Amino acid sequence: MFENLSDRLADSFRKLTGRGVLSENDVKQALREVRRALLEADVSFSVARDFVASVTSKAIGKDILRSVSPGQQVIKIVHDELVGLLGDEVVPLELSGRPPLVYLLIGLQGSGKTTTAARLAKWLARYKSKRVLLAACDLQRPAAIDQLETIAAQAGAGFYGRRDTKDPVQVLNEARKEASRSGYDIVIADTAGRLHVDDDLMDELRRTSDAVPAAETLLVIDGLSGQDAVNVANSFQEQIGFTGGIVTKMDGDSRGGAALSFRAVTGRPIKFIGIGEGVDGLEPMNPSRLAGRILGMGDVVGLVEKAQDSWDLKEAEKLEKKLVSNTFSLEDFRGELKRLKRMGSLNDLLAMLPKNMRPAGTDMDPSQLSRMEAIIGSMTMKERLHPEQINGSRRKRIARGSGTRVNDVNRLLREFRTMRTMMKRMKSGKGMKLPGAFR
Ligand SMILES: Nc1nc2c(ncn2[C@@H]2O[C@H](COP(=O)(O)OP(=O)(O)OP(=O)(O)O)[C@@H](O)[C@H]2O)c(=O)[nH]1
Ligand SMILES: [Mg+2]
Repeated sequence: MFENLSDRLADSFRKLTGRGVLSENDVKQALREVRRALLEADVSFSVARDFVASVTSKAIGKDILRSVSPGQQVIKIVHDELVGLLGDEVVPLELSGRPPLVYLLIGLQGSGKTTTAARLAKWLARYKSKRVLLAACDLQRPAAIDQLETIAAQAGAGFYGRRDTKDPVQVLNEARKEASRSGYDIVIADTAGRLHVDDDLMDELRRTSDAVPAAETLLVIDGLSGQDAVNVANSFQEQIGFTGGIVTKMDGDSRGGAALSFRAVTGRPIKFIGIGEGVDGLEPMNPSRLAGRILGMGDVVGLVEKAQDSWDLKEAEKLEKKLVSNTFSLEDFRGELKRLKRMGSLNDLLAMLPKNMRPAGTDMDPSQLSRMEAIIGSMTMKERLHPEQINGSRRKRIARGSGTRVNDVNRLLREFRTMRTMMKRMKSGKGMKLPGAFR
């Protein structure tokens, strides 16, 4: 997500930081590069221009250029401006009102409406304890109904569809009745898309949104289509109106332009970002966290939230006691490796760390964790508790048992010893630095 933009911005900032004094010209030049980076990310022209103008006026003229670390201050201004561009604050979904609430998903063909309907249902169930019914209001293609039914089952959501009518308003009204009867909190209507904004589509959507009052009308846009998507959004805004946007396909090749321009162009917030192929790929939009990620400052809060799912505070305390009392054994080490692996794909987690804190890739290779686990797994319990007893022939046996080389066993024992030594040092207050995979 935003990889290219991140790299380009980091390049332009490199010239600003680490210097005591900055001239007006230095800043202007760096901001010209920022503007170019935004345009390359397919941010709309007027948005990029206004963005840079606003940063320039804040960075120049005040006392910033003569301050202690002017480069950092300019980056801070860019950061705050980026947060503003993305919408300043998190705008939650409308959840109040008499159930069942109706959410209408609208957007062009292939933008991701059907996928998003299922993702939203799953998200609402998991984080808001809501029961959701998905209503098949795309009656243009018969296959659309089947697609929604399948994906609703994957998301654990209810489904309502009819194969004997062409009237989306009828289906939505019946879905609402069904929802009331069966105690659903929210009905999400998956509507039909078109290749282009055309009168037929707009008429059908207008008829649907006029007939059924929606708590949210969410425009789903394809993050790969850059600023084009935002122009399309304008037509939807003029003709139907919507309460927020969901930008999909922010994984892979998305340059980010659509997500960055959406709010400024339409005046409506992005509420979620869609990533990947599965029904779990939905993240609430959080402007300051996303800005942090774009600027390579990391999404530390996101990281902590992810880690909390697999990290147990009591375990951590127990571990700390063991470390300090120097009874931390290879058996404990193995437990830690297991926990690390449970946290999910390490690379995903690492992407949330600030750039300069990310360790060299090889150190966090997930296969390395598995290898370390296998090595410890081939030791006897006695060896795990007393690693100093592991001599040459034992090392050979352990390597054979774990399908590794003696070198790998040596390396693991070395890292473990280093770690223990550091723990001793930590105990005596001399500070610490974690080795290898734990860095
Ligand atoms: N990589 C990626 N693919 C996605 C994402 N969201 C949807 N897709 C894919 O995009 C394609 C279209 O998604 P749909 O959900 O069917 O889009 P739609 O808006 O319902 O399309 P129509 O019903 O034809 O208007 C599918 O192949 C999805 O798997 C995403 O966040 N990332
Ligand atoms: Mg669809």
